[in-house]
Amino acid sequence: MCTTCGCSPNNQDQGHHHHHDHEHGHTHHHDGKHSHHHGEKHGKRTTIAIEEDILGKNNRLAGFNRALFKEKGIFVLNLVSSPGSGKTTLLERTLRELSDKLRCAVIEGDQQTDNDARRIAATGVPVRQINTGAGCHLDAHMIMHGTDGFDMDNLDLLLIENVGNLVCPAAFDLGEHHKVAVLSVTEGEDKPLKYPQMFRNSTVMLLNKTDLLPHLDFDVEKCKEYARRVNPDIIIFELSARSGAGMEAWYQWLTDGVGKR
Ligand SMILES: Nc1nc2c(ncn2[C@@H]2O[C@H](COP(=O)(O)OP(=O)(O)OP(=O)(O)O)[C@@H](O)[C@H]2O)c(=O)[nH]1
Ligand SMILES: [Mg+2]
Repeated sequence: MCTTCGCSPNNQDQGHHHHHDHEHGHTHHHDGKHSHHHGEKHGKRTTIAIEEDILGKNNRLAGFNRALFKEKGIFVLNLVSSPGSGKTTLLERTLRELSDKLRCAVIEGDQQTDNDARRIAATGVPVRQINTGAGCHLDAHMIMHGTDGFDMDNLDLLLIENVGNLVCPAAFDLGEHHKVAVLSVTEGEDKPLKYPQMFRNSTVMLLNKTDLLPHLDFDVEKCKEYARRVNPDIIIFELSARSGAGMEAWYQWLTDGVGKR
């Protein structure tokens, strides 16, 4: 069970509905009809009250983070995706190619292990690993502490890799400037329609692993159309973190963002 947002795998195993219906990611309604962990008649109301409280507290702390990032002039991105879309691979290549021009730091979020932090450390960029344990996303409080060890006065770009999960991280503002959704072509072009909150709350979609397209029947144009259906303003870059194809446009967007801080 996710201790923060209350996701309970057991509930789902028992066939209970579990609707996430976020409006701009700030409310978090659950279908409480079969709510076991809140039990009684007023379970739904109790669940919503607790969630509003959690998100309210998170938004307050995200505000502190945002103010700090603004004061220090740091451009902050929150990379969100399902597990394995290539977030860490993208970061590794981006850091290898940009860290001589920009002063970067990374926060890595995973339930367990420091595998990703070790991969990032190998690029020479300062990195902090946060393990969320049972939690399925990073929250603003974790980021507040995650920045502790960095030299915030000498930083241009902070990249946050969220826990691999296409649902929960959409609801949690970390104080970042933008969420960047990574979608790999092996996941199917319908993901923006099935997980709309993630794509609605993201400024950019990185369509990754395009080197694999010749082996798949993934329809790139359809995927882009679906993403724009849920978020007409979404900026889309097609790229391959493996081959490096298409990375230049992403770097340009990143560098422009840093320039505007
Ligand atoms: N072919 C191909 N493979 C890729 C690409 N990017 C990442 N991969 C592979 O995809 C797998 C997952 O990549 P990661 O970078 O670990 O993905 P992640 O999103 O960080 O995964 P989690 O942190 O577990 O959510 C690895 O085997 C990568 O080598 C790409 O552009 N093309
Ligand atoms: Mg990773």
